[in-house]
Amino acid sequence: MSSKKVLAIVLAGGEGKRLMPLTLDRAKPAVPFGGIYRLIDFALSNIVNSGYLRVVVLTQYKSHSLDKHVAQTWRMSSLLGNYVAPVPAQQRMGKHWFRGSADAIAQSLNLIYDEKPEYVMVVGADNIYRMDFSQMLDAHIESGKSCTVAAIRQPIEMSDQFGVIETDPADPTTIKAFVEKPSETEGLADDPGSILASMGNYIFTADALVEAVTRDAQDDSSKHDMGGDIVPSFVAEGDAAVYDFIHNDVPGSTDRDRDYWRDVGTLDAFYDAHMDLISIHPVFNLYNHEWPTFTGHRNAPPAKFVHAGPGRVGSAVDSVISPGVVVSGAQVSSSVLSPGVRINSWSNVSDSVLMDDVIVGRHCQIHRAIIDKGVVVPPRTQIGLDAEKDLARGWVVTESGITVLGKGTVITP
Ligand code: ADQ
Repeated sequence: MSSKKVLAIVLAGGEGKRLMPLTLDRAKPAVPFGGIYRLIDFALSNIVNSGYLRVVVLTQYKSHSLDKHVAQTWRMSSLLGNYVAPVPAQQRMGKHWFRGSADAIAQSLNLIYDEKPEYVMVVGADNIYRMDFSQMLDAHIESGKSCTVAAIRQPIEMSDQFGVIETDPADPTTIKAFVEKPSETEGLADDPGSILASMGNYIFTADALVEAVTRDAQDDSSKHDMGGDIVPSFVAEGDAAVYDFIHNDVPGSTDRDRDYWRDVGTLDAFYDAHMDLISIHPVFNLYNHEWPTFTGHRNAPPAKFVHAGPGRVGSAVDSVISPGVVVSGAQVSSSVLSPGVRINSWSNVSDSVLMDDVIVGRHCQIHRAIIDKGVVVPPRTQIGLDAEKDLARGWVVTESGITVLGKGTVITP
């Protein structure tokens, strides 16, 4: 399949309210992840590794750092007509922001008219996974349907976070019903503890998508949402197929991470996905060179571990450490450190995620915490050891007890 026949649209306008305070001043797809990446790098890497090089990224809320990242990191040679282009809300259909993800596409139809693709791939920007979209496109074409939804099994308790798919037992690739984030639902016949969840990735035959979003734009009762409105409209016509992610086989995957997919929409899920990176046999392997995850690299020196004097061995174990990190006479374990992090003597950082340029002074204890870019932790500070105290200092503590410090947090010694 020629990649010229495919336009990929990445939906990157989500506000990410449940990731606050990490989304205080940036769009959710721009949230740093895994030391050196931003969330959107995973979706874009999948698209590009699949061979699709005409990509638009629809942005909206607080899009500055996202636009900058996409423009700088993902710029492609225009010689072959390839591009990854950030497109802000254009207000072509009235002076309003995107009302929902389907409205974002409706307002950007000019991109489809200009490109004239045969197929449009619509991909969410906030999930961590590897996927070969060309295999999904093959399945889409084979199904003969106008819309194909990628799906994965998830625990039934999470059904209120996903579009839930019901297939026809007589024709298991056809979607019989699709309900967006139901509060109650039934489990699968062969696995009552699970549901078949939409991954928020769709392939449409281009003409059918144009028609559906144009019709939806005129419907005042619609919420203009891809999962809530557009997919159900294809399902109602019997014109939607499911693509089970279990069939997707990405080069270089291991048995352990072949079907890895995480929605990192909440702080706890975001934290857990980081912990998935650091074990000896990680459930998500960043070191798959056959399907690389691309990102922009800042020019930082190598990481350094310093023995700063008696009893002050600088070390890190079971951790992901980025360039530019200096661990001096301090202990780091089970943590992910972004570029430029500095940890000073007699401090201990465990089970934590520290973003770019966080400075940890001497004699600090940091446990089960997420600390956003540039926060300076003064000497003798304790974070994540006592939830009550952390809350009293105005920090966020998640349901599972992770303490989160947003960008710009000032800690008084
Ligand atoms: P959610 O992720 O909750 O569910 P949504 O908030 O619409 O749905 O986000 C989907 C994608 O669209 C994200 O990448 C987001 O950044 C982007 N987006 C949201 N609003 C946008 C807007 N106005 N303009 C541009 N982009 C926007 C979706 C599906 C579910 C599915 C889950 C899987 O609706 O059916 O199960 O994804 O994670």
